[in-house]
Amino acid sequence: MSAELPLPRLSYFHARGLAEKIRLLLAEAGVEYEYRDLGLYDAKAKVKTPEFEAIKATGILAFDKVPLWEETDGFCVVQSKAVLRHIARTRNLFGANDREATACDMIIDSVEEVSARALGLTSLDPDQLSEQLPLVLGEELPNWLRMFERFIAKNHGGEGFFVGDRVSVADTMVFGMLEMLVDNGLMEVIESYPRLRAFFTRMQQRPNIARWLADPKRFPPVQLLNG
Ligand SMILES: N[C@@H](CCC(=O)N[C@@H](CS)C(=O)NCC(=O)O)C(=O)O
Repeated sequence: MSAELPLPRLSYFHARGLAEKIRLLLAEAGVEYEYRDLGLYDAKAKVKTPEFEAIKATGILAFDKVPLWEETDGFCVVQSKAVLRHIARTRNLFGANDREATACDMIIDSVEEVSARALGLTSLDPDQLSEQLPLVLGEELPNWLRMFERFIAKNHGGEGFFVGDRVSVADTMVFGMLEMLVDNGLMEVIESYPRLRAFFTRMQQRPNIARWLADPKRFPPVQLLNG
């Protein structure tokens, strides 16, 4: 445990990265928190940033990586998906019962799979990218979107949320994934999936989410296709 804090605190680098799905969830939950900015991340640098190295040196990061989430009583969580689940569970955004929580887990893990594939594109050189893009954009992405469309369609005809009768971490996760696609000029791909398209708009209009989307403190979107 670390010292007591006036507000919960999220620590991460100066980027959306692995923390953005947590920020979206915190926004929907209306949680007030402090953001500790650890500077610009360079994956290849030996010393990531002085701010990161300083936190790491305290031993507070169980696995020497961020994001780190600290509750006001000093309880610490690392591993972005554990942070997500902890926040969702403790702020009533993890479904109404165990089965809904499991459905949320299914969505969390699927969004992670798509995101890992998409983020993998950022480390490709231009030749590799032009080889991979037709496969990703022409086959893999439409296939994933078709399955997300099918998933939401099974819950009240796709007119509400991904899981159950109220908003959950499943919704903020899918919204974050769709937003990443839209930010990279791929709105056209989403247009083919009417329920996902409508879900995206509904989420954009939720007051707490809308406030976060317009917040000048937000970092710029990740550029997937610049390789
Ligand atoms: N599985 C972890 C991965 C965390 C991770 O790789 N964090 C990177 C920043 S995106 C980090 O802290 N890197 C510091 C280092 O490698 O020294 C999670 O989801 O939180």
